[in-house]
Amino acid sequence: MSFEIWENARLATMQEGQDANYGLIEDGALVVEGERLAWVGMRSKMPAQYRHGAVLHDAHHALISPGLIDCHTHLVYGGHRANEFELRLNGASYEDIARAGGGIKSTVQATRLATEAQLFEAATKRLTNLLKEGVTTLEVKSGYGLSLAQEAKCLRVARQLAQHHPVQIKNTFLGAHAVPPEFQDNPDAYIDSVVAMIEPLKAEGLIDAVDAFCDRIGFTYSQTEKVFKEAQRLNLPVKLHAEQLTDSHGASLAAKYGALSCDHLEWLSEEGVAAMAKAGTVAVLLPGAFYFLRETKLPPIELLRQHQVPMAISTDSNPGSSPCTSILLMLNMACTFMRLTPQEALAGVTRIAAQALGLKDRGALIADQRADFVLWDVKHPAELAYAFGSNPCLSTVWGGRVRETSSVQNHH
Ligand code: DI6
Ligand code: FE
Repeated sequence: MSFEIWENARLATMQEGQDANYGLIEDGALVVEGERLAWVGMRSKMPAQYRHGAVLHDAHHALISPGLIDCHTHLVYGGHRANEFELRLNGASYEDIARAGGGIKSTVQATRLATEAQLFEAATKRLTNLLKEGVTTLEVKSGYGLSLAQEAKCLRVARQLAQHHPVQIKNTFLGAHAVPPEFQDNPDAYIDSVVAMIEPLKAEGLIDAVDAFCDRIGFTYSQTEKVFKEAQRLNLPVKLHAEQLTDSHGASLAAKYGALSCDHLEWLSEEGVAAMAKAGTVAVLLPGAFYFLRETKLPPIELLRQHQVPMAISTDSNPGSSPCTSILLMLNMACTFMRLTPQEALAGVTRIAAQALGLKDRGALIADQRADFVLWDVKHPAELAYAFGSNPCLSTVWGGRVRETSSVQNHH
């Protein structure tokens, strides 16, 4: 088999242990074989065998990073909530709106009324924005259907997105996102129905993990645990929307079930941090939601560092708390609002984001990993977090092949 060589580049490998300085390699080379990286290092050290008959790609001094990974999105939904944005600017709070039947519930109504084709089209526009910024893997959660048929519909749309676009998608079942109107007065009965949805959705090949929203406008600790128990029985990994609006001890609960990640975490306690550290659970920080809801309480970044809990960064792309499709903007906000270093932020959308999805074959430029990488028109990786509102992505290689810009076209 012949190799493809990418050279004349500076590499931000983000290799573990070496990423204090982004795992930088000056004048590096990447050797691609099929969908994988066969070799990564300084060009001068590349073994001669790879050159024989290889296809050469000149990166023209671009910076190359691993493909970006957006590990927490709610990309599939109907409608939008610009009206609620206006209400909030006229004095209502996110929680007031949710309690008055707006919020997640209004998106549930719009999503239920949408066809698969309509959801696909709307989600494609959002996905396209992510792809333009070098995203090669993402997670998509359900959670706006809230019945077996409607959740299945949304999860099928997520699978179709991956079939029709050059990207990989992990599907997460978030049936326990909100109580739908038909269960308004009986959240426990709704949780029983959520538990009953997991097995058939898994049997249809629609879910890779299970999530819940454990908070005062979501579900209680014990309701969440019922969902986790069923996921565990079916060998599905869990994750949790935890401590976003209150400390509901969700992080400790999730850690008890070996969660891949706990996400949001503004109200996370030190006890929760310690439990996550012990379980190897990733903290997913969502600066878009922090910003858009104008939160003032920051996740306990220093404690997470002290306990060596890995931190990922994601868009949380959703219509209510983070109508955002820019992973690069999240890099910037993770630094400005949450005081992550640009290096921590970049690890958070590459190697650590892969960990949050339970993926071991991507997230760093290392031999044997997937050949997913991005060429950037910058000299230094810190520029990716620094210059907000611009997109220096030159091109993206996904599974060893240059991603055609025609499949990442502009939509109007
Ligand atoms: N927390 C969030 O920030 C999103 N879901 C969740 O559990 C918001 C979802 C929405 O408002 O539509
Ligand atoms: Fe979310």
